[in-house]
Amino acid sequence: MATIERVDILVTSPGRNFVTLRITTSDGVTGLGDATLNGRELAVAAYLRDHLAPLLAGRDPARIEDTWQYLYRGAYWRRGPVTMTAIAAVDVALWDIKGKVAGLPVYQLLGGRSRDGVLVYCHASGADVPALLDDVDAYREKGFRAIRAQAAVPGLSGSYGVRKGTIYEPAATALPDEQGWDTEAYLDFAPRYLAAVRERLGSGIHLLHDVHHRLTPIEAARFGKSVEELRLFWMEDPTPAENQDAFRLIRQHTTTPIATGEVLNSIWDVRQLITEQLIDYVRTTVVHAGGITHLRRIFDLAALYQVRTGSHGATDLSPVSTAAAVHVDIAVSNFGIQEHMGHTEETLNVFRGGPRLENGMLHPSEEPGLGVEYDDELAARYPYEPRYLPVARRLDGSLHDW
Ligand code: GCO
Ligand code: MG
Repeated sequence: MATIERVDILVTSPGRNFVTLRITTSDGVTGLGDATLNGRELAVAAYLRDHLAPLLAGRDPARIEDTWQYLYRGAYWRRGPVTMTAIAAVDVALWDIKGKVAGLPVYQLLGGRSRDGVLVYCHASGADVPALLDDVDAYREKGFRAIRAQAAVPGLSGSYGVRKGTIYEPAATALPDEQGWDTEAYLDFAPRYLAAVRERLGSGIHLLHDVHHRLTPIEAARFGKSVEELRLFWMEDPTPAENQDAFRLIRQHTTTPIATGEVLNSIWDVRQLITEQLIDYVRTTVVHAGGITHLRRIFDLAALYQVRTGSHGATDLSPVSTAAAVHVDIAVSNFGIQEHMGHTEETLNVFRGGPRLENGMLHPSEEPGLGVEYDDELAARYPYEPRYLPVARRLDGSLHDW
């Protein structure tokens, strides 16, 4: 029997910070897992290095489920983003190894293809409405079939989701950037620019929007109602999801579909949302919700309640996560859509391989395992840089949800 011989925790910053776990077996097979928790990266790196690496040495890499249970139950302290991201990294690395040992891409181990490709949505944004519409046109010309639209709310500093360079990167400063927030201004402006985008797009292209946890349930209900005729694919994170009950109120008022879950880490965090059919899309990910093993469990529960998948896929999820997500997405029956923000050239040179983008769809690599390689030498040229996500303050200076 092969055993886990070596565990490396790799921290690099090719354009942004990433933490990667690499497991090497006594047979010399390696597996990669993403362990990036944006703005709190080193906590997961320490958890892996100080607490999980010593437990993994000598274990059978083939026992993925058993290792998952060992690390989850063995922690005693349940759930939470740091623990679940660390467990996810181990889990994904072991799936990568299993695929390589079997000589099969990971999606084949998950039951094989349920579809030809993975529909993705891209991010269009603009400092004002004309700039947003130009961006929407550019993405449509690139072949995207689903587009998320975000515009800067007039008068506010630093609106969520508005890109400055080629890729939106909110964790851009060494200390949290302080941004402004005004609910009334947003509620007045967002439905108007979304209407302009829908008019530009016509039908046949999906339109999405991220509220980014900013509204109360009744405000979210009003927003959802006000955009119903625009036929959004979804409104994302209309209200913070810690309080699953809150979605009941939103649901009673609007038929605009709801997506949530990118900041949630376990099946328990989404159980009520799913079983009471309070959402339409669950956005939990392979990296922050316990790996392929646990995400599959969440998605299977969701399937029973006609909730579809819509995994988070921002730049802070490394190409290892993108690859793992696409292997899951292509296999599960209740796939909905996959977020695709892409990565910088610098990032893609460190993490080589992975899925292929064609006509608005991602296609998994046919290489055994996940199909991603990590370039140690290049990665070493990009040392970790402290980077924090912004915070949001209301007009009176008090803190709001960013
Ligand atoms: C999204 C997300 C991101 C997050 C980011 C935080 O829908 O893509 O909301 O933009 O803000 O991943 O690290
Ligand atoms: Mg989001």
